Amino acid sequence: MTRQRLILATRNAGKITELHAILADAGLDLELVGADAYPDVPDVKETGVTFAENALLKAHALARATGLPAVADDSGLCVDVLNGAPGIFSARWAGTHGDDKANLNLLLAQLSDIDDAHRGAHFACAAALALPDGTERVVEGRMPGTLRHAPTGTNGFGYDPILQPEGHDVTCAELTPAEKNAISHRGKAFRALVPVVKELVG
Ligand code: ITT
Repeated sequence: MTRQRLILATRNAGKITELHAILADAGLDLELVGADAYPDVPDVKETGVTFAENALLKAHALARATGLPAVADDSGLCVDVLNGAPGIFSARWAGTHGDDKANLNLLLAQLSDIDDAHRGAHFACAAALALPDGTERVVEGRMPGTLRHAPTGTNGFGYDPILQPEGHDVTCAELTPAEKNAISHRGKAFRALVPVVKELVG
């Protein structure tokens, strides 16, 4: 019997690796496929103003275009002293979508005068499931921490080298993928989505 396909609506390789691990750990007997398997499906414009809205936009677009159930996440870094920015603009904070290094360096420069007592931040993630018939669900997860003054570590992606998760003395980029998934915003959101996927997809 062929396994039910579930599309992961992302082209971010770092995320695909994380999502595969999280969903496989949950024991889902599904074939997980990245959006790259469907190159003709155009990227959706992230016009939402919340993580949940953008995650749903991405999941619906792929589910509609492929006729298959699709999951998507939208995520970002929310900095207390910046009133939650970069937030939904995290991937393009320095101007170019996905330029992780420029984004991180701009943020560090903006916070250069802010001392440790005021460097609180959290990663946030909304994870959405959409079915071709329009059924939708969305759940959220967070990872609180503080921002370092300089990057440390080489694992992960994005702002990982500067976010030190609460209760840890290393950055996310110094955690192994399994250690990060266990406490991460994306790990929490996707683990919360697993029972929903089991119920609606199988
Ligand atoms: P897709 O839309 O294709 O999924 P993307 O990179 O554009 O990929 P988002 O719109 O969700 O993804 O933007 C998330 C950005 O937030 C990402 O580029 C990073 O800069 C940051 N980010 C999110 N989760 C992160 C994590 O676990 N570690 C480090 N940075 C993260």
